[in-house]
Amino acid sequence: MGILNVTPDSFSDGGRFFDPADAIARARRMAEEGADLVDVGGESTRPGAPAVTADEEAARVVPVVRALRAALDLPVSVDTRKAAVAREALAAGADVVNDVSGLADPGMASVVAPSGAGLVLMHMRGTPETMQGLTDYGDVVDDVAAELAGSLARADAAGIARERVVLDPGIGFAKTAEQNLALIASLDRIQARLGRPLLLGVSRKSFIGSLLGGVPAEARDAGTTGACVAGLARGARLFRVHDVRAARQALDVAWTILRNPARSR
Ligand code: HH2
Repeated sequence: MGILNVTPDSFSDGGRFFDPADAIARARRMAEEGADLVDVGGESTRPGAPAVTADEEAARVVPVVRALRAALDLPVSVDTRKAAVAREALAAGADVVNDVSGLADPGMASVVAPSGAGLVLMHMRGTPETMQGLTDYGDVVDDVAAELAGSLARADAAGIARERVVLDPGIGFAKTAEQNLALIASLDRIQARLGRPLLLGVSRKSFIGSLLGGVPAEARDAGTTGACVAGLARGARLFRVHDVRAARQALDVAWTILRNPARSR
């Protein structure tokens, strides 16, 4: 899943793909580099990011979703927490709703249900403005799995078939650096408990910077690739990244090795 942020303020690429023509060129490049899906987001969710109105967010993402569906043969997901934005993006041709709030908006499930679209349910607590004060967990892996089960139950109640749903532990959302590492290391436990494919979004996040002695966001792609490969080995099957070429190559090689039949002998 290649990241296409059409925001002025995303933490690593804000402002770069604000113009729809630039966004299409970027998506085309990600497709050539091996992306299977492009994720369009119009609201930064970095810690402390200010909220954006639904009208403003829709004005950013809807023209890009429409243009992408017309220009490219690649599924498009829309990264939004708002039912109103999801509704417009689905009407413009989005194939997947990537909801980083795990259906916190009470109107979201009933927008997604009749559309037939896929749904990513990510774990977070609070809002981007408040989440980093909400990192008290008993066992972070058990608690995240239990809270994701709550999102899954909301999807079930709205009639969204399980086959349409992918789950995501929400790396960096209401988590400390240590909790992020524990979650990536324990994805297999979450997968075993909830039985749906897992998406992992680690790209350029600050825990990677911390592990590498404070490198800035634009110097975290190799660390990102390492975290993706570790996540693959622990059961993640979808990866949301900025540097598609590096992730695709590393994951294809790692997958081939991890599935080598000689291991079972
Ligand atoms: N992370 C971000 C945004 N959306 N969606 C899913 N499913 N999983 C994630 O981990 C995830 C996500 C944050 O990263 P980014 O888009 O690079 O930055 P910003 O929120 O500043 O736009």
